Amino acid sequence: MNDKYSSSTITEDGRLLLKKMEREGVESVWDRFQAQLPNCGYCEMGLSCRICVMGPCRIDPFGEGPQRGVCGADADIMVARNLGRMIAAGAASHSDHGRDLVEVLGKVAVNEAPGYQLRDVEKLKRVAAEFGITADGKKPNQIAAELSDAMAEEYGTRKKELTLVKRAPAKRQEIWRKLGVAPRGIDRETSEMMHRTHMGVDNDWKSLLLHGIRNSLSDGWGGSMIATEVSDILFGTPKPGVTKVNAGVLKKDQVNIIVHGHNPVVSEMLLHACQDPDLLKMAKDKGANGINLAGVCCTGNELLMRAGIPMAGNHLTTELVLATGAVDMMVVDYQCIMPSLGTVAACYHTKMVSTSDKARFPGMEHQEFHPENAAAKAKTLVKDAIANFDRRGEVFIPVESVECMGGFSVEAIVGALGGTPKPLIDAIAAGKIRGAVGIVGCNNPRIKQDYGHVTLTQRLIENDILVVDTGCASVATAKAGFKQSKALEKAGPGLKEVCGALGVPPVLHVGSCVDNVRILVLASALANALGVDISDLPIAGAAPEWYSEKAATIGVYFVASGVYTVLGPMPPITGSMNIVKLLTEGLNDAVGATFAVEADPEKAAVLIRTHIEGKRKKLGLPHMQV
Ligand code: SF4
Ligand code: MSK
Repeated sequence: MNDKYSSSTITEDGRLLLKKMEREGVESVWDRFQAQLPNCGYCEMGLSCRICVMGPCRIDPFGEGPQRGVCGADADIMVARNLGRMIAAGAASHSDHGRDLVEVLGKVAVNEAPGYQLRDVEKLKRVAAEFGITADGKKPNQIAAELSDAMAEEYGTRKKELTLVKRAPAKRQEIWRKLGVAPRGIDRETSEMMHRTHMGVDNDWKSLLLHGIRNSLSDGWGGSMIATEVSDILFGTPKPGVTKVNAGVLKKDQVNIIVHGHNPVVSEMLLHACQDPDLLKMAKDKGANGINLAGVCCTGNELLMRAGIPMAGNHLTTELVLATGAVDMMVVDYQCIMPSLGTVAACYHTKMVSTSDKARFPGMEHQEFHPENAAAKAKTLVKDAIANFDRRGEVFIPVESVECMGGFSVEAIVGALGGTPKPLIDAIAAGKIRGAVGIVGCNNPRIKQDYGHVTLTQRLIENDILVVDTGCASVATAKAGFKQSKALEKAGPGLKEVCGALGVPPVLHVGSCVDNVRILVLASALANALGVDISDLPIAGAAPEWYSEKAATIGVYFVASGVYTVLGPMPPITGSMNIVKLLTEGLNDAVGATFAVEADPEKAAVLIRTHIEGKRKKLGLPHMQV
């Protein structure tokens, strides 16, 4: 098939729903993408600036027009400032999400968050100990109160370094200290980036980029890490479980509610409400055979990981699922929620509800959730969704759902290995597993939906490389069937043998986009067990279809943590060859890892395999020519 639908997405549900939207005259993200072409070349290269109102300014990359902005900023300064602000926005988003969870933890501690509980008290104690909080004789609530306070302080701390930096291997911490990039307060680094990039502050592109590294680390080893740890404490540390993915998870005969966004605080309460016997009876009285809660994007991933809730799709599926006509309500929190969704929903019967005080959208009813009222509010929303069930028009659920295994927290992975990372290290040393790659990030209409994730994953696992994935990448590979035992047939013989013996698929779902920190923790555990740094390991990262500022920040903290990372889409930096060279070569001397940019996942796979074999050689392990 070679029509416009198959050039937009590799998924069958996507193609069929996109076709339906077009037939019905409903505009999609792909239509709007086409309408924007050709993109502004200055912006694509990072050579436009609107930081102040002496501008906006732009620099001519061909050397014929202006070479400086009104203030005198050259191409290097302009690109570095733009990139710095991108990193700051990404760090702010993930870390503010972490702060919201810390506040819920504090409310739970003083019994002001009815319905929420401390689900993993052992983890609460473990994490509290890292913050210097002893558990002796204290009730869990008291520990939670102290931990919530200690974590809140990390945001504006007066300490020298963030607490969780200590989780990194000692050699890595030393590198950061020597470079002067060990992160201090979480908010401080983001705030300082905004300060440095104001006109007339930091006008040394190298110094700006160094602070970009520190800013990204304040997220990866700070705000995002706090988000993941507190989510585990409040909602349970994920354990492997089986569920279903793609638009086929929607049920024709049930009330369908979809949760979208990133923060599990609202969706957790909706999950409880969907199991409420009175509400189930109400649904039955309306003629529905139950209430089906499903997710999209990372709120979906949070529920999939912990409760096995089915997943309807990833970023570019969020408009498409509405076109099924089967979604009675979509409840959103924040991040990655396209402002178009209310308009699309208005073409069907879907009721759209926003829930966060900091995220409102056109065409959505706003029902603000706070820890104090969340349980009651969730019930009201479920009632509203039930009431919407008989307003449905035509329902089109295009495909059967696909089975997928999720729930691979670091604790679950180490548990599956028998309580120690040693079996994984032995398998890597013996060459049965050549290495491991974290595939992360979004969908982006610049790339055929899921093509980058799925192609790269296939090429890696068939070459005995274990894949761990998060965010929308993890949904892409789940839809393609990589997260079931049958997928071992697609893996190379060594990976097949090891994963087969452990009863896990060759591609492990480690969570949402804040959960990329689980990859850092796992890499640290492997490095510490071997007595080396993260940059010595035969591992890599990839973001084949990234679009968001958060993904840019993740990429920078991966590289700064020593993980070679291959990006699909090019970031807006090509206006400065100095910066391109620093990010793709120079960083090796500073942090032992670099970025590469390769839009073709076949070629990206070769880059990654070459890198992994190079690291194996340096470690004295059997290696091969790629
Ligand atoms: Fe122009 Fe400088 Fe103002 Fe940017 S900061 S808009 S380059 S004058
Ligand atoms: S939801 S940041 S599109 S992964 Fe986390 Fe997906 Fe990327 Fe959003």
